[in-house]
Amino acid sequence: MVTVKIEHTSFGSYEDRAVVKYTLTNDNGVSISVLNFAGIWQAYMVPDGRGGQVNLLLGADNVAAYTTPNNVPLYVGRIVGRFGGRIAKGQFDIDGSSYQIPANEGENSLHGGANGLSQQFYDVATSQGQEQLQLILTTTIGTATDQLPGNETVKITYTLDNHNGVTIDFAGRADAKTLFNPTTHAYWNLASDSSTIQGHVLTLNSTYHLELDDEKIPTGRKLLNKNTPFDFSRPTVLGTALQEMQEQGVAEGGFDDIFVVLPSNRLAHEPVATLMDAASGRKIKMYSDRNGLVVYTANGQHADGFNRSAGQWFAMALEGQTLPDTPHHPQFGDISLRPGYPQHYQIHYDYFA
Ligand code: FUC
Repeated sequence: MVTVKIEHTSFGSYEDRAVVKYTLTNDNGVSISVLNFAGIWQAYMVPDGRGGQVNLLLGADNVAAYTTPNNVPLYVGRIVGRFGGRIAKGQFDIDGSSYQIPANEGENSLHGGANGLSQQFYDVATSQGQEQLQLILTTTIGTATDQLPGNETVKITYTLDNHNGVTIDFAGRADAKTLFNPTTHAYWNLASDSSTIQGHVLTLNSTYHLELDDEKIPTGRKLLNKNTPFDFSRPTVLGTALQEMQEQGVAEGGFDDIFVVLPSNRLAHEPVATLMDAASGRKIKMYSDRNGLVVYTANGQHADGFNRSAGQWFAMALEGQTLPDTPHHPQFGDISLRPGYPQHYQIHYDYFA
């Protein structure tokens, strides 16, 4: 008998189009599931140590939970682009030309705008090798869709390997100068019960975080993490850091912050982040080849319909990306994509139990 390793099933419909869930299962019974809509990473299933399985991600079993208007602003599991984070006033320059894109959060543009990669359907191809399984999602997005300059072809490849690791590769190419700073908005909760992330232990390869203004736009200043709740240089219980944030009266009520991280050298085993659930010992090491990591602890949003009880801190996003708002802070990097110069980025997760 040939083992079926790549399956697809119906996952409801959105805007009259069929949503399909693709599931890759490796030789150890670990699986990942991804949707053709928004490239949503719906599940990362691992053995729970009691004969069952647990989803390490915030996920739902029907597309409706993701697309119900209340939940859309959480971007659960979605591919975010063409750019992640905020661009002040929707304004940017590339090589001396100025561009203006619509605002979708106050006066600023967030997460690729109102109709970015997180709102698109993707064509899906699969590939099955000896040691890895892949889902290849492609779409071409143009000005008519998201108001950004140029037509950009984006290829998102999810790979599950036989060591239970997952890689997301983001590749972009364009026919005009435009932007490319994609990420995944997967939310993690490694517990198998109804716990929040307060019992998770976080370590970051980070010395600084960015100072933000009231609209969460970087001011350009870097602040030292040391001696603040932002210090995750050693394994730190999130509940303790969150409590410190609350004691300091941080309006957000938790983390929605941008850490400057050392881009990973995977060969040298330098993850940007390590997340562990203290109760179960489940652990994720996250590698990213970019200099920014947004840590978002879902502070106060009530999102029903997912596999975790709705409420504050029910899961957390770790968004590997180039530091946001680079057009106004060239020292943060360059997220321009130019014709003839395709770009690609990777995020990799290793799982340990
Ligand atoms: C993060 C945050 C935003 C937003 C989103 C869901 O990227 O920076 O504030 O709420 O996630």
